[in-house]
Amino acid sequence: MRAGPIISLASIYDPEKDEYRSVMYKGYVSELFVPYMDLTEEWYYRTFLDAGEFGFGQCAVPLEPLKDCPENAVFMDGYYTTQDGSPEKLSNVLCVFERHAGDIKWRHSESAIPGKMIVEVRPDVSLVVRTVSTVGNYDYIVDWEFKQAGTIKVEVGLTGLLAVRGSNYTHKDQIQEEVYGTLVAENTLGANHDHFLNFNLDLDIDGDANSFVKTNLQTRRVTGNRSPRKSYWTAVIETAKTESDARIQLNKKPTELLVVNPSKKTKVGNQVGYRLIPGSVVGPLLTDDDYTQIRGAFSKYNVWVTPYNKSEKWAGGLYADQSHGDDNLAVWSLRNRIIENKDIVLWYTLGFHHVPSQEDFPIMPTLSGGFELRPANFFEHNPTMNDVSPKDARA
Ligand SMILES: [Cu+2]
Repeated sequence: MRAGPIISLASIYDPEKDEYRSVMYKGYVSELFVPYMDLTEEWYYRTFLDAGEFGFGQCAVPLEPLKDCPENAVFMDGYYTTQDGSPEKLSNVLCVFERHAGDIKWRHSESAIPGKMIVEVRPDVSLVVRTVSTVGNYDYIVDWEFKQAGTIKVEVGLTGLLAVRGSNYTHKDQIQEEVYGTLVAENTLGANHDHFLNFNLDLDIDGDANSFVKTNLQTRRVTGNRSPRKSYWTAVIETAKTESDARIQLNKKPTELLVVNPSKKTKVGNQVGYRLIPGSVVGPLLTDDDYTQIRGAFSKYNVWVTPYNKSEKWAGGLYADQSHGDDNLAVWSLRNRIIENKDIVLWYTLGFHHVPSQEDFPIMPTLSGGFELRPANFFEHNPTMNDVSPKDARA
């Protein structure tokens, strides 16, 4: 009832090894923090933890065939445990479908061979698992998309109703005070706010003993007579030893982030891994001592890595309701435990700073963001090389 969909035991078939290889033991939305910035009496406390306080899974809604999901979708029921321990059924809250979006998986037109043009194209087909949770005014669409080349792509779409406050104002020019938002219609103020979604990603890259690696891209000046060039960049690899090495605010410096299995290597000697490709990167704007920020402290960093601990499931803490922020991801991480060559959990926070605009009213068109987990030296080569193209299949 708290997490909503949980993806378990995600693995990918390796055609070369003729076996399924593990990628993710478990992945789910661990918390959703939505602090509003309106300081008026009826609003200042609106700083919701939508998973811990409301139940992101409990708020899942039945999906509408042909509208929420395409015509080839298969619908599934969900079950959660109620407060007295009995199971509660939610009908048609999951849909699973193949996405033929018209995109290209890979292609090349080779024109370098005299008198010959070689063209190869493969269309992209993926498998999508979709849910929608309507938490109060907002509807959150969560897609887990599994691509043939091994990428797991997560996309979150925000739609539904803005939380609005009644007002005497009918025109922006009348406003002389701070109103903490945008006049989105006459007598209607849409408050500024954030959405921070934290994903708990227990990756098991080809086994459960993994390490977190930062590949820092650093500019180098060319010295001596090595090259006519003045500069270049190089990749400096750093393996995180403890939790403090893995608290990362993105967009500060160019870094590629990987989870690798240090005991598994490809034939040419690279550690097998998966790369986190961030999207919807936002950082905290509130001060560390604000009560709201203490409770939603996981939003301070985009990336955290912890050693697996069965009691550490929820970034906002086990008891989020009325919490004081003394048992959450930010507190656990202060123990600075060893994370190298261990069963580790990657926590990724994506988000949106939301200054409402008039188009968000009365119903907001979907705003999307997400991230990807992409194989990095996990396979010996492109794992989809031997796929048969639709043209060949017909022949
Ligand atoms: Cu919003």
